[in-house]
Amino acid sequence: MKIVAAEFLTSAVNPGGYPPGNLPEVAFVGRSNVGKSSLINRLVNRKGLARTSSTPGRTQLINFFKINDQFVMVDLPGYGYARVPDEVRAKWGKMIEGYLKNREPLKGVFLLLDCRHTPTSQDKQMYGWLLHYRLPTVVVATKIDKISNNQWARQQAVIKKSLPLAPEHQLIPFSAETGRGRDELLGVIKNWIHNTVSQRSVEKE
Ligand SMILES: Nc1nc2c(ncn2[C@@H]2O[C@H](COP(=O)(O)OP(=O)(O)OP(=O)(O)O)[C@@H](O)[C@H]2O)c(=O)[nH]1
Ligand SMILES: [Mg+2]
Repeated sequence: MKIVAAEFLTSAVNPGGYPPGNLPEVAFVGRSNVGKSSLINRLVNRKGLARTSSTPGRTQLINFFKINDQFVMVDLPGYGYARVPDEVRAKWGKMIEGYLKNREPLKGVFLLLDCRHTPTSQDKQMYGWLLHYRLPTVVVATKIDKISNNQWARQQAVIKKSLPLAPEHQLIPFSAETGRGRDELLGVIKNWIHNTVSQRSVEKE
């Protein structure tokens, strides 16, 4: 897939703020600072599209980016950031779950994990949650430029065992620095957005 246009659409905290229309959406979730916004920028090859920061907690709203007038990338706030008050953290959790659970145009979710770390209890919880709701999911190991191939071989086994990764799910190494993994992720997105048979049923409460 070739990306020819990318534009910021809107930010939202709740469903009332989500963009109208029914373009398919793909979302990016993961801990604060794992590299969600950097990954989006690398996918579209535009450094400043999504705001990034070396301080965790940069993305505090749900940000929507329209790609090629064809689909929408959704940058979610990171979880697991200790240095915010409990009530703010609870609000972020609700914001993320509210989006993932009820958003009809959502076609698939990338769960980002730092390739160097063992998944945290919140990573495992999020992964279990995605499985439970049967959301098409791909796990991405970010910042792969920071470790050697040997280290990755070992770390890959740690991540698979610890989640534990379901057989139907891929684990793709990615680097926003070098672009490794970019083509694979774009291939996944292409499949998701062209899949007309909806793989999920949105629960209505
Ligand atoms: N070396 C390297 N650094 C990366 C990579 N991806 C992200 N980073 C760095 O990691 C830090 C966090 O990146 P962000 O993209 O802002 O992370 P985020 O997940 O969007 O963070 P929040 O918005 O706080 O949830 C920044 O300093 C990035 O430069 C990567 O692939 N390689
Ligand atoms: Mg961010």
